[in-house]
Amino acid sequence: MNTTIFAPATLVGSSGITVIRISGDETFCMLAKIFSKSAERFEPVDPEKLSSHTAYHGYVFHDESIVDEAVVTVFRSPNSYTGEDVAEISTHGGSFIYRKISNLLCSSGCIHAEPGEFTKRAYFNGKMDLAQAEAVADLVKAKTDQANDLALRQLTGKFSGRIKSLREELINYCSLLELELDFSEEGIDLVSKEDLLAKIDKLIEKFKDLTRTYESGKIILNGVNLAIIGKPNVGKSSIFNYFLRESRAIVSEIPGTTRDYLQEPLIMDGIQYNLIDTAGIRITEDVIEKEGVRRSKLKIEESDLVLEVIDLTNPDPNADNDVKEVSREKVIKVYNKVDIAPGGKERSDGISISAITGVGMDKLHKAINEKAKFLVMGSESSDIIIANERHRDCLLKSCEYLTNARNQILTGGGNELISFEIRAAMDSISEIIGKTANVDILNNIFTKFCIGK
Ligand SMILES: Nc1nc2c(ncn2[C@@H]2O[C@H](COP(=O)(O)OP(=O)(O)OP(=O)(O)O)[C@@H](O)[C@H]2O)c(=O)[nH]1
Ligand SMILES: [Mg+2]
Repeated sequence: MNTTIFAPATLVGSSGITVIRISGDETFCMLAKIFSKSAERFEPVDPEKLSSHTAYHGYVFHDESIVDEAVVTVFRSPNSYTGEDVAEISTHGGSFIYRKISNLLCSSGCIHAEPGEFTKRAYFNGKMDLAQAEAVADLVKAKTDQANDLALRQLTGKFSGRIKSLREELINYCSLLELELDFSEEGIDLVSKEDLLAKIDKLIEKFKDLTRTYESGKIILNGVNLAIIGKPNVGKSSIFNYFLRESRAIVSEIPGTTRDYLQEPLIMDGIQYNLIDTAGIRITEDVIEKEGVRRSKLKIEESDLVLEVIDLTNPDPNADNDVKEVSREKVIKVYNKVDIAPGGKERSDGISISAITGVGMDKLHKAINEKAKFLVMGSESSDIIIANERHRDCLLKSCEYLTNARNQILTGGGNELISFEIRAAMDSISEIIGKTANVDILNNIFTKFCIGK
């Protein structure tokens, strides 16, 4: 934390500008070694005279020659993203300029930032709590309006606010229970156990309501896993390509063409999908194909929705066996090759399509969308949505401790035992906002960030 770090805040390459962000105690001294307002000769800026929230036009110098024209924006501690002194150097885009400035900064003692290090510093300097820091990463990777909204709600502290008020409620109960212990000899009752029981029950319900939003939240943030499955040669890869509007998967008339699954992102009607093409399921002695079939089955299990594809020209009567473990609401039955089916027969128990002519694809698209909307519906009834497994686990752990506290009350346990369980419940939800998070948890969170954030 004592070092001064830097990283590109924009993608380095052919672009309009590149922004290089520097943060740490030595930021403005480092800047003084390379930045001059004059183009005539290198006249270092005075670090003391740089005003916060001000942009300075000038030139980055290496020795006596100009590397690039630049604009430097200054943020003085604590009014910056990280809470430290921060400078953002905007140069022309291009990897050559970036490399030159990067070398200059390194030789003046600045070090490359780790992934997420700026946000980690912001967290340690109290600029945001841990749930807000996680929301920064979610916001960067959001691909739809819904995902963006969800991350923003968390970033602006709405979720943390709810957690903090639940935490305060628990602190309050502990304080009363512990205070009552001090007056135990006088026999003063500060907390009615009946009241406490009712309040704990209510809290458990609140926590459970929050955890119930996780399935929808996860899908909003990461996308609907939509697997295309079926016997070999039914047209799975053709459907995959149709949706992607490109020839991504190899298609051939030879059964067993797709060996390993393929996964591609797809956005339809504002919903994000992870579209998965799988190997045709059949009994085979081929070792590679066998592995492909095993992976297909795994993908079926992991999917939120499954397109069960059947060849309408030669429907396999046992096709349903491949999805018998999957709940029916998750499965859309698709009859493919309607264009060459004898008499072009449609089937009432599924959607008939042709991946070649596009017939029926609109209907399929609509059916997928309806099911996907249903999957994210859980989020509509709640203003707070959990999309993070860690948050859900902390809430579940907290529920367990509250249930223990409840049992203590019911079996006449002493105040110290009840309070112990409530404190443990409080610690668990405090972990969500980072009040009790350990180093491993923090490392795990911040290493998933991109460089420069
Ligand atoms: N006429 C017609 N042919 C189709 C249609 N869909 C796929 N095909 C043809 O069916 C053959 C198999 O298509 P694929 O998309 O490779 O089938 P797959 O299910 O991915 O096959 P595997 O990867 O081997 O499991 C190819 O020759 C396709 O051109 C369709 O709707 N109509
Ligand atoms: Mg295929």
